[in-house]
Amino acid sequence: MPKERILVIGASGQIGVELTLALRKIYGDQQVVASDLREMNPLLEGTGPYVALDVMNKEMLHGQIIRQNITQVYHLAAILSATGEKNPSLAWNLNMQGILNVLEIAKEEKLKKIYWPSSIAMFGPTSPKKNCPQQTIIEPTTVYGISKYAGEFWCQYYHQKFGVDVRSLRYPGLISYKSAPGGGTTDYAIDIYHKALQHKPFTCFLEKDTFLPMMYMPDAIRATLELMEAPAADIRIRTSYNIAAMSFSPATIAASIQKYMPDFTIDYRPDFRQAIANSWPQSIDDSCARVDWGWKEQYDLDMMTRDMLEKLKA
Ligand code: NAD
Ligand code: AKB
Repeated sequence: MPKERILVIGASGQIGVELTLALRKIYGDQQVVASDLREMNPLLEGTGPYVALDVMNKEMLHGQIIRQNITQVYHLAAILSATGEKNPSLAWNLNMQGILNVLEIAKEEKLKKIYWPSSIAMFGPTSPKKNCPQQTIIEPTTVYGISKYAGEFWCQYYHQKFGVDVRSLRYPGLISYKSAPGGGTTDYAIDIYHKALQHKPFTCFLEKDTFLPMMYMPDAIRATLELMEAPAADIRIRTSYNIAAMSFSPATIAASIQKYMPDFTIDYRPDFRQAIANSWPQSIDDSCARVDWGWKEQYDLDMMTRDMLEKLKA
């Protein structure tokens, strides 16, 4: 079997670092080329090749894909929900042109597989709040959500029209300890652990009862790899799969931390991110992913809290 050569775009970001390291374990360090607009994340130093790359520059991207003999692309570069509302045109340009550049080159160069993440942010206030199904009313109200919704249909279009094997997951809010989050509405669920370990009170930018779908990063990385390893015939959804692990609010994550750190305290000062959170579902029905390619989460809230506190302390 010919060796895979994988390009990760946005490799210095919250997901990119962990996904690059996981892909290097599977395919070999030299076979996975990390790339980003910003400098290499220190956690990637010495672990494999890195190129500086702007996904908006199609010629540069195309040149790298040919020069590096790339067979698969994981395209992660995007502007997330909270940052997107501060600069809607920048978010729209990057989130749309980035995926279009990748899909067009995938078609031209007949790349084997493409991965591109969507988000639960593509749902809107008229989508069902609880157990939001795979197919339902979708009327997003953030520029980030609109860009994910449009991106999903571009992926399906390139698959149906040109046979591009592009696969996607609608990630919930992702919690991780290795690298900092990139400007989302769910970022509070990472900051809260840092504050707890610094023995400081935490002021949350969402109201105490704001439930959102969430997932621990090891589950998200495993979901991504399992989706990409699944036989093409099993991938029935070519927009993007709902996946879920847990749903919690600021009050319930605080209670989970208090089981291990009883002195931890939280108060609430909601800002513009409350309206974004209010527009999203509280929980997700991911039965299609479970049936089609066997998705199952491993971490619940308390397991994640224990692991986050242990790993951050270490
Ligand atoms: P992040 O902001 O941490 O990382 C994105 C990376 O892309 C950054 O390192 C940034 O420098 C890079 N980048 C920005 N513009 C670029 C450009 N023009 N060319 C090349 N690189 C560029 O984001 P993340 O949390 O790692 O998210 C990755 C993907 O997963 C995004 O598509 C995001 O929408 C999606 N997602 C993330 C979450 C989450 O909770 N983290 C949830 C749902 C979906
Ligand atoms: C965000 O909050 O913007 C992201 C996401 C759910 O897509 N974490």
